[in-house]
Amino acid sequence: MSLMDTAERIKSMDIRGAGKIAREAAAALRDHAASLPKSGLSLFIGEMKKAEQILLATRPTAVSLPNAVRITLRGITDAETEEDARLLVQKQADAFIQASNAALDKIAEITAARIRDGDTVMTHCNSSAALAGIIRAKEQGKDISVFATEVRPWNQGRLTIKTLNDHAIPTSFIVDSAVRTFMPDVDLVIVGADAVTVNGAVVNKIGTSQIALAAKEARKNLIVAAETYKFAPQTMFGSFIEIEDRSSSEVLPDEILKTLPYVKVRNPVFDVTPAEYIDLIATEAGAIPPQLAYIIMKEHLGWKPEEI
Ligand code: RUB
Repeated sequence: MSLMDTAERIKSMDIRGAGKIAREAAAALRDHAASLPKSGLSLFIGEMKKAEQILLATRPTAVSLPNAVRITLRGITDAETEEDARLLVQKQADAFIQASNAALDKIAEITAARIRDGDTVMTHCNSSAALAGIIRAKEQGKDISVFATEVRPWNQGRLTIKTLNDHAIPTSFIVDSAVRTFMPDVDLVIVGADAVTVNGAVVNKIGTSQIALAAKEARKNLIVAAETYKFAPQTMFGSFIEIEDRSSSEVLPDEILKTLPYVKVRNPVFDVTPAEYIDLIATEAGAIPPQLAYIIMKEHLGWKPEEI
């Protein structure tokens, strides 16, 4: 698949979910580097920088995307030859993809440890990190069940219930607005993340913050399952995370909307859950309270200001 194909598939949400977007972006850069004709170091770097911009322009919220791109292209401007730069991109892309898959395994172990035999878990959207922990708990022989939300307007919940069903996990599928109704029946909420900010807030699929509110009211814990490359280093320097707004037609068909001149559709696809609603974040570096996000960014990831 060409870099343009991958970019288009990320934009149209054919490739979606922060982790998958990151791995596919790294693979696209690796394959793009391999496909470029030999033309000298500076032209190679120029082409890779263009590829970087094409990928970054696809979706604005999932920080996994710029982090994956930065990690994959780290140091290419210091390479001595075009061949060294090409090999570096390939090596770093493969290492990123491998580390990303290994991270999911560690996160699954930590998250599953928090799920007790007999628990009912609520999850939202379709997060591979959150699902990894739920599936691991089932594999450990725990008798668990799940409430999975529908996730308007894209219906990512249908992907989630398919996966849960494939693992024979008893699941109740509910509309997004039924979350508070069922919260008393839930023991634990587990969601993924598109971004974690320096103050420990979590950006995830729209509706996550309402679920967090209902969970807090009912005194149920909320765990976020997130690889450390979902932590947003730019927030250490004061930047905000841009919340993606998508087309009105995803919510209401254009032919209906055009008959309603006083109506406009708002379609932000992510929201922000503040740190005080989150019990812990399960990462491959261990379980951390959200308030320690800075430590992950500074000490574990070691981002330098000039890289961001
Ligand atoms: C997906 C979403 C997921 C996170 C984490 O949104 O909000 O919860 O990306 O997913 P969209 P994962 O469908 O708009 O991409 O744990 O798989 O990285």
